[in-house]
Amino acid sequence: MNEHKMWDIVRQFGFAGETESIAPFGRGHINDTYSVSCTGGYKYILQRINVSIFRHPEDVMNNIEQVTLYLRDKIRERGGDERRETLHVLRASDGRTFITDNTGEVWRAYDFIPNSVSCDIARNAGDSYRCGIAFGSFERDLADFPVDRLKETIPNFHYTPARYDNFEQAVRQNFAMRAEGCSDEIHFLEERAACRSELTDGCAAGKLPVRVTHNDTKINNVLFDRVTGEILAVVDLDTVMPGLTAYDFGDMIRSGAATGAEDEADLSKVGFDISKFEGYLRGYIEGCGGALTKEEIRVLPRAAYVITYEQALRFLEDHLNGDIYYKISVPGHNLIRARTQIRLLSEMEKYMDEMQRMTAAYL
Ligand code: ADP
Ligand code: GN1
Ligand code: MG
Repeated sequence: MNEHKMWDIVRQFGFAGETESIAPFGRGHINDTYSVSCTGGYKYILQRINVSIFRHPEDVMNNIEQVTLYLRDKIRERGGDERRETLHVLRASDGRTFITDNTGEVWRAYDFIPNSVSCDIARNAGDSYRCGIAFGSFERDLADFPVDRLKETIPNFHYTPARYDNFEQAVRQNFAMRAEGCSDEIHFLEERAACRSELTDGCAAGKLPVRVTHNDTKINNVLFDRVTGEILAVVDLDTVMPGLTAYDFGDMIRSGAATGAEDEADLSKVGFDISKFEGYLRGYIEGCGGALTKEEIRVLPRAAYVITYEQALRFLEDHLNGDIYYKISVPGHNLIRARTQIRLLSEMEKYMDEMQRMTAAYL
C-alpha cells in the first residue's frame, strides 16, 4: 500500500491529533483494515472497502449509518456506553461517509472502540455463550427497524441455491484447470445438494421471516472488553441487510464451534464441539429475548449445516475460479478452507440428532 496515499486519506478524515502510525489490523478476507494512532491517545479504524465485492459502497455506508444511529438510541435508552457498544461512522471533510481516492479505491473510518479485543476462536462454551448473546441482542435491538430501509449490499448473499448454481458453473468452466485435483470434494458437495434449499424454501413458504440480520457472524466480529471480557459491540456491518436469523445463527456455529481454524491443513484437528454449540444456542436464544418464532428456533441445527455447506461451495468455487474472491496467503488456501468445511459437515452429520435434541428443549 502506497504510504503517501494512506496519509492523504487520513488527512481527509480530519482525525484529532497528529497521526503517529498506521498499521494493518485484523484478519478479514475481504476488506483491508488499518489502525491509526494519533497524538493525544486518539485511535481510529481505517478500512479500504473491496469494491469489486461491494459494488455500491454508498449503499453499504448508508445501511451502516442507519443501523448504528438506531443502535445508539437503543444503547442510550438503556443507559449503556454509546462510544463502546456500537460503531461510530466518521465523516470526511466533504461531509461524506466514505472517500473515493484518485485510483478509485474507497475508504471509510470509525472511532477505534477503546480497550477492546476480538478473538478468532471460541476458547470454551463460555466464549460461545457470550458470542451468542452478542449476536442475539443485535438481532433483538434491530427487531423493530424497518427492514425495507436497508439495501441488499451483495445480492443473493445467503441464497444457497444460487451459491450452488455458481459452484456448478465453476466446475463446468474449470477456469483454473483445478477440477481434477478436487474431484472428491466436488462429489461430496454434489451428493448433498438437496440441503441447499432447506432454509430458502422455508422463507418462500412464509415460515421463516425476513429480518434485519448481520450475515457475517464470525466470533471475530464481536468486540469484548480487554480486561473484563464483557461483550461490547458487534462490528463488521457491511452485510447487515434483510436476511434470515437461521443464517446468522448457522454462521456462528460454522465459524465458532469447530475445534480447528477455518484454514487448518491438518483435518484431524477439525472436529465439532457440541458444548460450544450448546453455548451459542443458549446465548443466541437468550439474546434474541423472545423475538424468534418457534420455526426459527426449530431450524437452527439445520441452519448450521446449510451455511457450512454454502461456505464449502464458496471456497471451492473460488479455488476453481483461480482465487479471485477471498484473500489467500498460501497456494491452495481456498481448497484447504473448503476441506475444513467439508470435514465439519461430516462431523455435524454425526451430531445432528444431538443438536436437534438440545434445540427441542427451547420449543
Ligand atoms: P473484515 O471485513 O476485514 O473482517 P472488520 O470490520 O471485521 O473487517 O475489522 C477487522 C477487525 O478489526 C475486527 O475483527 C475487529 O477485531 C477489529 N475492529 C473493527 N472495527 C473496530 C473498531 N471500531 N474498534 C476496534 N476494533 C475494531
Ligand atoms: C468473509 O470479511 P470476512 O473475513 O469477515 C466473507 C464471509 C465469509 C467469511 C469466511 C463479504 O468474511 O461471507 O463467511 O469470509 N464476507 C464476504 O471466513 O463475502
Ligand atoms: Mg470481520
